[in-house]
Amino acid sequence: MRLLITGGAGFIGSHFTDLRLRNHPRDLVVVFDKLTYAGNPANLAQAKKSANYRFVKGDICDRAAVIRAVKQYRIDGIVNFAAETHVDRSILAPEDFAKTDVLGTQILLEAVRAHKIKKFLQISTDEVYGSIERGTFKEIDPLKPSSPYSASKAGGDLQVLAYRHTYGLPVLIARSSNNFGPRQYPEKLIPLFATNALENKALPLYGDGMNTRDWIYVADNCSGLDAVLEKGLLGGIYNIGGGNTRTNREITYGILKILGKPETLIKKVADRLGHDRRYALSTAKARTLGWKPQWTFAQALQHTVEWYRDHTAWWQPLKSGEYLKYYRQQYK
Ligand code: NAD
Ligand code: TDX
Repeated sequence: MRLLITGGAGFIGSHFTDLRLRNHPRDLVVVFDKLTYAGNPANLAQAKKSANYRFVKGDICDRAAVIRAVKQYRIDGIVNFAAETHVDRSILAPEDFAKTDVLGTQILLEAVRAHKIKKFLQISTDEVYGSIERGTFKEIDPLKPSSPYSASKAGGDLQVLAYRHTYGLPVLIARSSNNFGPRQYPEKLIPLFATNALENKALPLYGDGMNTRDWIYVADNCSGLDAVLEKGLLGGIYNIGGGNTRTNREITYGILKILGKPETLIKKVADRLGHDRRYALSTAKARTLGWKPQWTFAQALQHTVEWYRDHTAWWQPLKSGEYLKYYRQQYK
């Protein structure tokens, strides 16, 4: 495939780029990324070593730039990771979320339509289903998003499904649960708490700390996404989850234990507005593609926290400047 990976300079997109270059050595991989605060060229250091890798700085909302890249590299597959992704930012400033996550997706679908692209994989999230007290969500469950972020991601999914229904486009949707691993921007729970603990700063735990997420190690998510791209039935939706439901308190204590830091660093703060209580996915459908997660949660958390301990040069610059402005607004 001659693949365009949008949002490939971010956390998951950069791991997926590495996986594709490693496992599909004859393919061309073009990363197309706006390089927002979350996009980081350092995430593509490994990819840059490959002769089959190209980078284009561009915005998925810029129709002409998308078409240019598609034509220049004779793209025949697109995987769309590009999105505004942080729920707290969507609560403070929702507009960019609607633009990139809905309009940007629609612009990519127009490119698929106009240029006879053979496969389009939309990277979505378990958050589009909303919160679930018990049990797991299946792909046929209705969408009930509750934050401006998840509503925008649901809007993107609906565009994809409408383009399938109306124009018969060769689309796929993958809905992943909470990812963690190296190179995740240190505003998300695990990298924020690991890096704060390393700096002996407070860990701001929202509400009662009992909100639950289904955690998946990023390498397991990427192998699932690759299985969907290669073997998924066109028009299909696939949940990709780790099956590791943990409360935020459990995650917090786990990080402190790995780093040998005291529980006194935990600071209970006001709850996130509209905070979803629990996410959990059924992954039976994705497993029919021959995929299953390989990492245990304990191994993956240990590996991840140690990565942040050993890569201060990667995250320290990110926790200054624009980040501090956001952080002050968040906890003012
Ligand atoms: P991230 O915030 O680390 O990276 C997003 C990337 O998209 C950045 O490189 C950024 O520069 C780029 N980008 C943003 N707006 C763009 C635009 N208009 N045009 C081009 N590029 C743009 O995100 P992530 O955590 O790696 O998430 C990637 C995708 O996976 C997103 O679609 C997200 O909704 C989805 N997802 C993430 C998780 C998770 O736990 N992180 C879970 C499920 C689904
Ligand atoms: O400082 C914090 N304190 C805290 O208690 C932060 C940043 C988070 N939390 C809580 C909120 C959530 O219950 O931790 C949980 C996880 O929070 P995030 O890391 O912000 O993730 P979440 O809101 O669950 O969304 C993530 O998973 C699904 C990604 O950011 C999304 O992009 C993805 O779609």
